[in-house]
Amino acid sequence: MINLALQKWRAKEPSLGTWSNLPDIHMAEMLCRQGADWICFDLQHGLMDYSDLTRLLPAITGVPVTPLVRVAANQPDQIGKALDAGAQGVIVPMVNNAADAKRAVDACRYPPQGTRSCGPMRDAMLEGMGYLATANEQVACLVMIETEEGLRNLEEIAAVEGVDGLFVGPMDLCYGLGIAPGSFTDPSFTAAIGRILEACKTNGLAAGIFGLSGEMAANSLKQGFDFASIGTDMSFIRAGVAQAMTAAKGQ
Ligand code: 3PY
Ligand code: MG
Repeated sequence: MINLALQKWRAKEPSLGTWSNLPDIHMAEMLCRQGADWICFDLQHGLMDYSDLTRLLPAITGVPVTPLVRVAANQPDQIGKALDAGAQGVIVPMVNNAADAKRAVDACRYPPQGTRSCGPMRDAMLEGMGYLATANEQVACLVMIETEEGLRNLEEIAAVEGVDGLFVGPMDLCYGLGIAPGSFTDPSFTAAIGRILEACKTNGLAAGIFGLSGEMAANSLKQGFDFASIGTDMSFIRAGVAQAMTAAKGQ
């Protein structure tokens, strides 16, 4: 398996992703066919579950877009099942300390580097058992920095071996800082982002952020992030419908 997004992150080339919250295979295809480097299927907040994931991942096979899954929680069984279904990386929410980060890494790596249980399903179907030889090197483990505790323990999280990148959840991070979600110009938020970018640089990690719009993603890349999402299927539909409705009403 070659993880195209991970290759870009390692080469320090910027990349853009898109975010899937709705369990529709055609939507997933559309999201992938507009130039995205990666797509994230969201099992934490998205309106989809594991059986949806098993239909969504095959729908984008052959499209040169790296499939990631945000798991609902930092649970080895959830991480293993997402990878077995064909995800090439996981985004793990609410990582608070080094022990949490190590738990996520362990779940992503086969022994001796980790404790992932051997049972590749779609991976083995697509690649045969050769998958096992490349998985530890090619599966991306991204841990989210989005809580007060995670921010406090940022440097120890970033130093955990096997973490490929930090991924900022900007809305929860605002809660963690005691400011209203969306207060992205608040000095405490910008200071936190500065620390996160620095921790990534120090430890050779990719720095990513959940972008709420294309503009936010572009600004994030300018700020020094390596990768950002540009919006979700729901946000794109909402914006498109609102725009058409406004035009139709002649406003
Ligand atoms: C956040 O902003 O907290 C996220 O996790 C994005 O979904
Ligand atoms: Mg969050």
